[in-house]
Amino acid sequence: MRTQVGIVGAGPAGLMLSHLLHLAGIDSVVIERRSREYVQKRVRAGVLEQGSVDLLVGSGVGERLLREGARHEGIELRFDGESHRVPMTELTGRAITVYGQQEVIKDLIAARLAAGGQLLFEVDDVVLRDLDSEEPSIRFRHEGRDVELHCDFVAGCDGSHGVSRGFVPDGVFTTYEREYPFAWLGILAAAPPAVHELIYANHERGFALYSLRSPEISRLYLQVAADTDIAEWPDDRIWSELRTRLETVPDWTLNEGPILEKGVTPMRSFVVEPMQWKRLFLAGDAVHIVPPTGAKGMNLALADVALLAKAFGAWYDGGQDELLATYSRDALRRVWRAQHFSWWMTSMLHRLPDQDPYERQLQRSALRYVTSSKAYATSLAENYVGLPEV
Ligand code: FAS
Ligand code: PHB
Repeated sequence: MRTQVGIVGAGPAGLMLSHLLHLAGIDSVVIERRSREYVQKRVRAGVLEQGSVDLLVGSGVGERLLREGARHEGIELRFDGESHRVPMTELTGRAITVYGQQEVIKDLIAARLAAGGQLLFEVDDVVLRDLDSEEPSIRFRHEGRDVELHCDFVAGCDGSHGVSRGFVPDGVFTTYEREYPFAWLGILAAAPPAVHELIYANHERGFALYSLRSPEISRLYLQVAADTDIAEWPDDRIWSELRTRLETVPDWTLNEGPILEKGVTPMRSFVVEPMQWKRLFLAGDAVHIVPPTGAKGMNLALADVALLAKAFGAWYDGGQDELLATYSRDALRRVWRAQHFSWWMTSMLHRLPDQDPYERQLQRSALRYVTSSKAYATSLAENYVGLPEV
């Protein structure tokens, strides 16, 4: 097989890259380890920055998003028995849209298949070869056959457990990492959300987040111990803890309902530099991970590939390789901004059982300041709704 750009991974990064390349008249093939059903069902992120919405709508895959997504103009911070709204749109002129990552995946897969795109699901034994030549290739097994896909470039969009990075020689990458001593227990519940906007709660027993997916479906999270076994959290224990941490203001209760899905997500910050080696270009979770407190993961993945697609377009258009040469530098500027913001939100909102009292006072001060100072609230808001091109 031959194509111009071989893409490993059919998550938001890989699928959006393939879609943008198609719009630029550039061929690609996406190979994915999981089945189409699996990737379309996988419940993950829920918040799209203004820039991500503009990218999806501007590239012709935003029609259902505009119809079914929920535009939000603020978030609430809840602590010490108080609740404070951060009026993000009033402060920045931009908004977020709540629309499940799996819906973005469905829209991108539908668009690629309608355009005759090549998406190969359930591939195995992916091996990247000759990345330091002008004819790199991807070998894999698909439907019982060994396949060799020859390409000009390989895009490693295979997420935090991907293989792409492993084909780069030792010594090329610098890795930055921070593990957090807690995780998030997330649920999807058939319960009408008791909120119009997201509530982030800092409670002495730990963080909680009230989000949503539709007028019928709620998405909620609890900070739990890093090594939590989901079996320790039967439904009634989850609801009881969510009530404790969220029902801290008068005349307000959350809505419970059947839990449709639950899981534990570890929390870590992770960056690999550079995001490119020879003819391999890396994007999304394959090269950076953020704790989901800032709702940046999926948005960063989309921002990476918007840059990368432009760079490939310039190369195929007239052989200009400046944008390919500066891709990593330019993408990392946004990555580190999102890393800092995600770490800042996580540090301000999560509690450790043995939290240092001085730390606790710092948190209180930050929460009070961000809910009373227009300047500080604007800083939170512009990072949350997404900075324009940095
Ligand atoms: P992805 O991980 O989405 O996609 C990579 C794809 O590559 C996957 O489909 C995988 O199957 C495939 N792949 C891996 N190895 C392969 C191989 N060897 N061959 C072929 N294919 C291979 N972000 C938020 O903003 N908010 C959240 O609430 C949130 N919750 C999350 C919960 C979980 C459990 C996880 C894991 C992540 C969560 N994230 C969240 C982050 C998430 O949304 C990512 O940022 C986003 O999926 C990144 O997109 P991609 O880079 O495309 O990686
Ligand atoms: C979600 O709705 O899944 C969500 C929202 C905000 C976050 C993380 C996850 O910070």
